[in-house]
Amino acid sequence: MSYVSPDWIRSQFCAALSAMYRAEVPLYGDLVQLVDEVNAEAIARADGFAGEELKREMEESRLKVERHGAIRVGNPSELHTLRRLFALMAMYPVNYYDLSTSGLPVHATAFRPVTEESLAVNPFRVFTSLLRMELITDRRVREIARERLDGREIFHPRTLKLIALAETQGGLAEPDALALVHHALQTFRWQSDARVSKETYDELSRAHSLVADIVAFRGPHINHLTPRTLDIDAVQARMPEKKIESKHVIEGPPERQCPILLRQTSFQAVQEPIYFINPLSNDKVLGFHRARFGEIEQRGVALTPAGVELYHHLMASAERELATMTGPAVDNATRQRVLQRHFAEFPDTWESLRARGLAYFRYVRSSQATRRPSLIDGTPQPIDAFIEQGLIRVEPITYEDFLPASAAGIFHSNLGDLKGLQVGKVGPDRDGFERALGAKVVDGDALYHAQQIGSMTAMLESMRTSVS
Ligand code: OOG
Ligand code: NI
Repeated sequence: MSYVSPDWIRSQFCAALSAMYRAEVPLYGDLVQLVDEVNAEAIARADGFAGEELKREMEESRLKVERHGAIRVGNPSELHTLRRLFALMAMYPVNYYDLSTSGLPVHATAFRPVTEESLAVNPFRVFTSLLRMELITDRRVREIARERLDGREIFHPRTLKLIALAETQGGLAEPDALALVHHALQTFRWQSDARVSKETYDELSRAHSLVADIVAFRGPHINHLTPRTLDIDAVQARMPEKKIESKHVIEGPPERQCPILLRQTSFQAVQEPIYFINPLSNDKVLGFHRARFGEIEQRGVALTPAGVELYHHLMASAERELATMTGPAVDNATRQRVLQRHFAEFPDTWESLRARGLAYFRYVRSSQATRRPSLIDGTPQPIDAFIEQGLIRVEPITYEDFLPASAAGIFHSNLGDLKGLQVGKVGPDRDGFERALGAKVVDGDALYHAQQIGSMTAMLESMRTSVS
């Protein structure tokens, strides 16, 4: 019996999730339509090689697949099973994100493909947060949360059986893989029947709307999906035209010639009906909950530790200036202007980013290479000369991870007013997270570094064997 590839299962799962979410949150479909329009215009504007490349991606419809989604779970065992489930789709936990410093009682990772080949097939990732019970300061709320989450089962029995089967036999045949996608999807869907009474929900919400979102429901409904846009500023500007209420500001770095890291924005979570348990009778009590939204992202080059440090430094100085501005909340145009000014210090050509060791690149032998770097005392002659002569081509390596401060901005914009929020002792608990996960998180930086080194080695090797 032959097994289907984990990349194939991921693609099936991503497509099923996307169809389900469009049906559940119609406004998300409107956002996708706007993104498609803006992307088509950007492609029409792009000329030459870049335009052709984008057209090809569009035709292969890779441009159209969602880039990520997010869920929030309450129990360590839920995170543990998610790790096993996502592993069957070749999605592994990369990076540890501490959100407590932003007043959120959760920590997180992103399950994502880790190889270039796998990312090229389908880059879908799931940003997954776990509630940190110990950060809920209100004792009564903490007790309710514990008691409510205790024994919650978010997985269909068939999902659990199929995960175990895949682990013992080392893969899944197509019918089993499709059954897994079908049943796993149920964990991510919206279930409007709450597990608590209206009173309990209100109490949880008063402590923290994020706690209510995690504790009051039967499952960790997917709270957003995120397609890729080629022009995030245009989508942000045009959301109002389409009657989509946008997030106030775009998160991340400003627009640049050479995009870095990740820029994101979203629309405000929609209000959805939920039915609470009436403890005195069998009827249900109607209420409302806001959690689910649509997001867009635009990715740039992955930065080295030095590049990340410069990014944080410039971001912090821009934030300090923004914090001094009085009046109503700073609007997006002002924010982008201030960021642009501070980021003028961040080199903005591929060559300067490379030469200064701020970003990661893939080194590819160009077709014109008819000689190879000579060795002087055993070390290759500086690679720079070869790049200058066009014998080696360098391509930016895309950033595939998340930014904790941006993620916090996304959380906050969709959880309503969180002022006065109480979160206990802040600080990371990576060990606790990894214990729940049942594995270590992969270091994202190490992946980019290995990719860069690997490309260099392969390039030198190909020159060694074919040119003198
Ligand atoms: C996750 C927010 C983080 C992102 O794109 O940074 C995220 C959530 O709201 O659960 O998805
Ligand atoms: Ni997101």
